Amino acid sequence: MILKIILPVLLSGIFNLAFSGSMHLVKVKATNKQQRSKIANVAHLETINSKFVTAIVNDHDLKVLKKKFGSKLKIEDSFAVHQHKGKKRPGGGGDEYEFPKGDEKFHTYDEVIADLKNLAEKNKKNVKSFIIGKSIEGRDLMGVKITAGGFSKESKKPAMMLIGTHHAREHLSTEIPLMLAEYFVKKIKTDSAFKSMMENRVVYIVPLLNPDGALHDIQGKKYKMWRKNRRKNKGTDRIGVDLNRNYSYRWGQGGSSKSPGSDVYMGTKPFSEPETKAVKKFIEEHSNIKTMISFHTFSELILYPWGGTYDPVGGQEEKVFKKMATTMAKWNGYKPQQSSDLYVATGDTCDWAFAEHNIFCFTFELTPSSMWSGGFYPGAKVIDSTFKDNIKPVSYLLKYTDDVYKVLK
Ligand code: 0X9
Ligand code: ZN
Repeated sequence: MILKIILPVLLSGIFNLAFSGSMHLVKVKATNKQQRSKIANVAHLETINSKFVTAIVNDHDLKVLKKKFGSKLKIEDSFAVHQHKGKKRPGGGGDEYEFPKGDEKFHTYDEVIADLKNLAEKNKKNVKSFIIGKSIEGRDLMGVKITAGGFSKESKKPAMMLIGTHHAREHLSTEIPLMLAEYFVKKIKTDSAFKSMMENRVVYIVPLLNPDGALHDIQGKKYKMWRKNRRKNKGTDRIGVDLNRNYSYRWGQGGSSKSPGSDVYMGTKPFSEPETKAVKKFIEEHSNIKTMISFHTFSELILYPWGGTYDPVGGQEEKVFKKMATTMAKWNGYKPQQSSDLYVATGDTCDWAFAEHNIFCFTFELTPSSMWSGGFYPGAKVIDSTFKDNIKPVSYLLKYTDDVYKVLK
């Protein structure tokens, strides 16, 4: 009942009402992680409690959910969503790609690129921009590297990598790494202790891994709840691959779908997508990367591997993950937990980074804590506070990037 009243208010204005498809808010009974994982094989879950999960699902995922969980499922509401069919040019594309009124503080793709270039241009000693590859629609996937004391010994300096926005609608996850880039550069110039630490560190920041999806999500200044990239899947008009199901470790072994129409579509093979392929290549070429954060929204969680199995990573590594996650969580107030405690999902960034490269990788699910406090669209008012909440956690990870096992001493 409460949902019925609150949701239309929460979501009105989010979607463009020119009808060409729908999103549905559903509630499915599930009392433990095993039951949740079964639902996560079909659709992406938004909120979770001990009795049920809620999900905002597309038409395709609703159909499958109904078939599998009919008696346990309740549709709370449905919303029309306009899908733009027009061909998109690489580049930000002018007025058409601006955030809805009130949310202009969020950065569009063009603004992200301009900020990164500007940061590098104005701080040549400490910052360089780089391109890890191109998106499926041909946009540059740009990042910045930040260090002190010059780049000649870059490959020998322990590095932390930050990646934002695997998922299109999670726009806050672009803002936070972008702001952190600016913060670290300023801190090198103003804090001598930080500067001397940064002489033996590099930070690689790619704030917007899924520019096509993010632009699609704001096209026409209306949010569309888009999650995936903009791959035109072969033999169907269903668009997109879930980039956080497309990494190779345990790919396709749970919590992802083989159906191109699903919001958790895994793709045709591991690293089928140029965006994930670009991350793979970059990390393979930078063996100095020891720690990593993949920023997502929402739920206020700090997640660590494994996400693809209920097994813990075990050994000293598990102790490090737990110690780091609980320490960071004290500062931002998020909940630290193993990824699969939420639900099993295979093919995510952190499982792959840890399994293949021994990188201590965390998934941060940023603000807000729930759908009822804004979900994917909490508004620009949360940008500054979320940034402040996360400075200490991320700085701590950076500090221990030279030897993560030090946190156990
Ligand atoms: O489902 C995801 O990809 C992440 N949540 S989100 O709402 N941002 O989509 C969580 C990934 C955590 N990893 C696993 N559970 N494997
Ligand atoms: Zn996400």
